[in-house]
Amino acid sequence: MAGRIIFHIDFDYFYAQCEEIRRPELKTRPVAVCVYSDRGGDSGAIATANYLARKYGVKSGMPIKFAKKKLEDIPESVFLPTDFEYYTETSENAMSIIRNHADVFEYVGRDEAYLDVTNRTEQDYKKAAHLAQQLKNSLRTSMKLSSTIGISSNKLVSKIASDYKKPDGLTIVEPHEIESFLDPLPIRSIPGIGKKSEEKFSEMNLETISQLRSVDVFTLNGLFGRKIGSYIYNAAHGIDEEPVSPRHDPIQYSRIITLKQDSKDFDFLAKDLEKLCDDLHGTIVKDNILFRSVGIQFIQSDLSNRTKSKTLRNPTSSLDELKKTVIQLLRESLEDQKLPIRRLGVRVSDFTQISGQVDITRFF
Ligand code: DGT
Ligand code: CA
Ligand code: CA
Repeated sequence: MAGRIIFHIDFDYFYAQCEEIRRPELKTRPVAVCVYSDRGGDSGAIATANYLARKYGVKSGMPIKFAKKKLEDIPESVFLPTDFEYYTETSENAMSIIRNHADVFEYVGRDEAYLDVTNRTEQDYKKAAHLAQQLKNSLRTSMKLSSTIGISSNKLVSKIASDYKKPDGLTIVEPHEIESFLDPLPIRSIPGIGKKSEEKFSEMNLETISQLRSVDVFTLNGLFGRKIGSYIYNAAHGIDEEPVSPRHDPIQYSRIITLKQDSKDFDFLAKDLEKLCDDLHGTIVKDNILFRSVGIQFIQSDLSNRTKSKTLRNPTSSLDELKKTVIQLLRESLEDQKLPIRRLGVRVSDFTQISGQVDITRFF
């Protein structure tokens, strides 16, 4: 596996940034996104906060009450409830841009992914830097989304690199720089090392990765067991052979949008549906799949959900057939549609892979 080039991309203060994207006036104010518990009032925790709020000490996981205390002298600060559907929609749109920049794309979560770009950069870090900048620009121009990318020859170091300078960061660690990059970092920056392990190391007077590297693998195995011990040993040396494995988010083959206004007008809805089909079809072609099932989804004005789907006679990848089926489903659904529709989605499923390396069944 010599000479790979891997990106790790992570969206900055993701939920809070999503809120800023739809309400740009929030950008100059501290914003905290809250998961309210069902006990009511201010019970619950902070999911994330923008960097302005972080300046005042607001952090993910902190009780909402604490965060309010930290911001009590800042009247313009904003506390918002989570809107996962909207964050997922934003994530989906961003991921479909990101996928187009990768040889192999691995979805990790709503706000992060790995990209193997070895082939398209011809193992050249200059080209990789250029590609990463292009990707960041493209997310910014088309979605106003800011992100941070780490680049190196493996997933582990790229992940650490993407955490190194944020927001809006780009950190490149070439193979000969790996050890010197890791040296001064706290042991805690190794993914998977939490407070507990950190304390263990602290008791042994080990604080930095460079100090950790002086510990031999037998000692680590003794402390953590063989599996974790050797992971930590390799991590301290910046070694990681894990391939970027093609993994897509389960909702990859669907698209959903919020309509400009609630509606149950056929022409209005059909126009948006066709656009969704065009967009979705791009992914279908790129991933070389055939689908046999087509569905549409309405989120109605009261936020309730309605879906309708159809199984085709034969697997297909045809855009015409996708559109024809979707329009037919729309027509049928509108016949007894009572509530106006607020959000509109398209989904294909029941896949066959035409050819290629990827086993589609793994994604689901
Ligand atoms: P950053 O540091 O600029 O990447 O900021 P985030 O907010 O993107 O942080 P990250 O990447 O660790 O997490 C991505 C999202 O996951 C974040 O926007 C909200 C959610 N999240 C993170 N930590 C917590 C937590 O402790 N509780 C809850 N409920 N959600 C969290
Ligand atoms: Ca993030
Ligand atoms: Ca993340």
